[in-house]
Amino acid sequence: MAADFPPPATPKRSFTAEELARFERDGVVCARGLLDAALIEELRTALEDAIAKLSVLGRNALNRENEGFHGDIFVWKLHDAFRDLALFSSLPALAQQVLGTETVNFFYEQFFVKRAGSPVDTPWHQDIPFWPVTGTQIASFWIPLDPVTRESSGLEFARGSHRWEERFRAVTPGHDPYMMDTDLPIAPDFSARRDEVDVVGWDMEPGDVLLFGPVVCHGSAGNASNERDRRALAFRYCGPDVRYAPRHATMPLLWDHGLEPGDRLAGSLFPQVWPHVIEAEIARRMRGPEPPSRGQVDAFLRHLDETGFGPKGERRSLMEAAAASSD
Ligand SMILES: O=C(O)CCC(=O)C(=O)O
Repeated sequence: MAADFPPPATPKRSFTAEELARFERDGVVCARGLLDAALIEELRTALEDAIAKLSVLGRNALNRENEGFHGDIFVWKLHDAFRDLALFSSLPALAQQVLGTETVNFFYEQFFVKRAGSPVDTPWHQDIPFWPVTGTQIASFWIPLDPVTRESSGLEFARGSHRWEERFRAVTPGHDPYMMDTDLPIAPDFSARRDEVDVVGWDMEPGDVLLFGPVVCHGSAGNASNERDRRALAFRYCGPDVRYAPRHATMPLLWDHGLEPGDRLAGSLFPQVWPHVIEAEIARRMRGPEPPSRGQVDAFLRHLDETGFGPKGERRSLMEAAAASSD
């Protein structure tokens, strides 16, 4: 228990019973006006700071700057505003309401920024094949910071696909090969199959949130608006059935986490946030930004070599940047 740290903030409102029933039935629900304006403003400031100082992975792999796309993950390790939002905002309480578990851990967060006119789409995918985990108790909150329509890259879902048995290859906006499990088939473009699949999406305002689980299929087109950026963040939380399960092509974890296969996600990379934080898990991070671990970055680079990702120069710059930020 961490007496000196604030308890999770109380949400502006909770999910309604109807929203939770929809989430259960459809795999996704759009909750209107869930977050207050002050939180959205904090997220906007934090996001622009994070874009200006991307992590080694964001800078060298996830980002596609010249196509107006910015992406990064585990931003909270480097940026205090993200840390405080992940650990101490009202999101942990909302996650607990969704998961209904006694404890909730922070999984990670990710941003997807498509500047006005960015052609970068998010191919249809399920999230679970991206991740080195098993389990079902994962809640993702997709939080737009700009008004979003289908034209400006609103996220769309195949309603009910959280019940499908089939798993698809994880294809990222950057088509990053090191995350793709080629044993799995590529998901069809469901936006072109609206007569066969129930595709749903929403025009959204800042403050609205999409709640979805780890299996539902989703994707978004490029941002066809010439005026409006589409800045969105996903914060993901998990319950105790989520276990570490490393596989050969998943999202890299560049921080030491000390987990063995089968362990519950917990510790300094996946800290508990509900009912309270645990001092030993967050003490290091509360002292200041935590660069990725040299050993994990090196292992990741070896993996990039094996998968032949990117031109050599790109790999070298990743290595140099990693070395600089780990020292
Ligand atoms: O914002 C997007 O285009 C993609 C979001 C997404 O795939 C996710 O949060 O899981």
